[in-house]
Amino acid sequence: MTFDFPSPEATAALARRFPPGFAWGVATSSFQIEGAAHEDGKGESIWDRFCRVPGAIADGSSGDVACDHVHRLEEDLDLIAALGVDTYRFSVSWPRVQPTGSGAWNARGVDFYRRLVDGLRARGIAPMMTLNHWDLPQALQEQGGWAARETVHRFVDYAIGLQRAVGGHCATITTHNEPWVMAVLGHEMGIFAPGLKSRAVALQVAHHLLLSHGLALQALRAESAKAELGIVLNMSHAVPATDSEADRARAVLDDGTALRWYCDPLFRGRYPDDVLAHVGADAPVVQHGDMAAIATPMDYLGINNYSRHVASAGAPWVAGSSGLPLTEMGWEIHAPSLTALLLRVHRDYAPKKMLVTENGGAFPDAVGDDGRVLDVDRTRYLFDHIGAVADAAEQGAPMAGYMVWSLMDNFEWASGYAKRFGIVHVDYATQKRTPKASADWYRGFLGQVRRGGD
Ligand code: IFM
Repeated sequence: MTFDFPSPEATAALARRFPPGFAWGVATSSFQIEGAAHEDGKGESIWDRFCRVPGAIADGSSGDVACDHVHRLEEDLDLIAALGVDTYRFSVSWPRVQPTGSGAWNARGVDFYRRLVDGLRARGIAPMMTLNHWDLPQALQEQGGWAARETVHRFVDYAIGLQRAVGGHCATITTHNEPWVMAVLGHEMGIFAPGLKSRAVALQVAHHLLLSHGLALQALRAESAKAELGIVLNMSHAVPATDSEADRARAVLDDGTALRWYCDPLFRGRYPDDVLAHVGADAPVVQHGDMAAIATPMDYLGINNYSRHVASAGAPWVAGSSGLPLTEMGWEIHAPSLTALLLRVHRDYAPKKMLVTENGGAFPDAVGDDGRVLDVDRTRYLFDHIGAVADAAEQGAPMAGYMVWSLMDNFEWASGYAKRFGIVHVDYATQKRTPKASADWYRGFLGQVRRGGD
């Protein structure tokens, strides 16, 4: 498959479709970029531990050094500022600020995030802070982790502590990033930390994540948090592989387990009946008052989207069999699915505001002899998906922001460092950062948005 760079005219036309005030950004997460895993009093996280399980990470790597972001904070802040973004979405490593997940806080860890937040604000960039992007303190895992109800209360205390330390300087706070991934990949499939394999545990974990989200929102509001508060869900538009009744039923079920299982409680205060019937005795223990807490109103919903989901009742559907191009993750590239997803979430759940908090692609980037990375495939992906967001906004979805995943190449979880999602290339041997052509395009595009598409 060959792609062309978007023309200047097409880029300007796309820029004209976005109103002033729309938040443009780039996103990262703590474990994927920070490194300094055993420094300055940081505690162990479940991902530090999981990386040591033989075979868990494709290239045998870990987050020990990652992008060495902790030691290169000023350089990375300048890199972010040079892109011309409004917002930077990052996450806090819970064990860096509270090493065992309860009790004492680590002043040096807190200081790092203070410098990060202050450095963003000094550069005119709004900080968007995520409290949990998967790196739970290992000490809490040893007491049951997210499967234990007590962790809900530890998370609420942690949220309050962070609000007091840095929250007042953040424009936006997100409780959790992608609860489905933590629950299912981490506790049912066992391919992410902490590596457990039980559907019943996964559903209890999902319930505790949702409950801790709602209770944290209430606690943050009680602390008079000024930031906008919400959650980020990974979502894909589900379509049946064929028009058969079985495939159509499967698409409804897959959508139920992945999307409605999270959105129904958050927006309607109940789990979907068809999925409850499907999971039977694996359904989570729900205490009186939990569902009302989960449905605490949010200021925005963050949506992470990369591809569509094709549901098949028979043999697993083979990505690419439809002829669509794939990213290096083996994910289909199909931008219209993003429009369909955003319109559906708007129609069924009516969030006050919707942000695409992650979107992007891993591609086999080659560094040329001139040191440049001409990632035309990623640039085209971003152009097409930003267009899909504009399509949804023009059809009524309350779109308020878009964030590229990711600022820079980083640790792609069980795939290690081989999969590169960044618009900035990282040479892991030297830690040299080189903006790719997609970064140049994004910067130019954002400049045009600001000038009204001139
Ligand atoms: O790298 C991840 C990120 O941590 C969460 N959302 C999906 C990305 C790409 O797999």
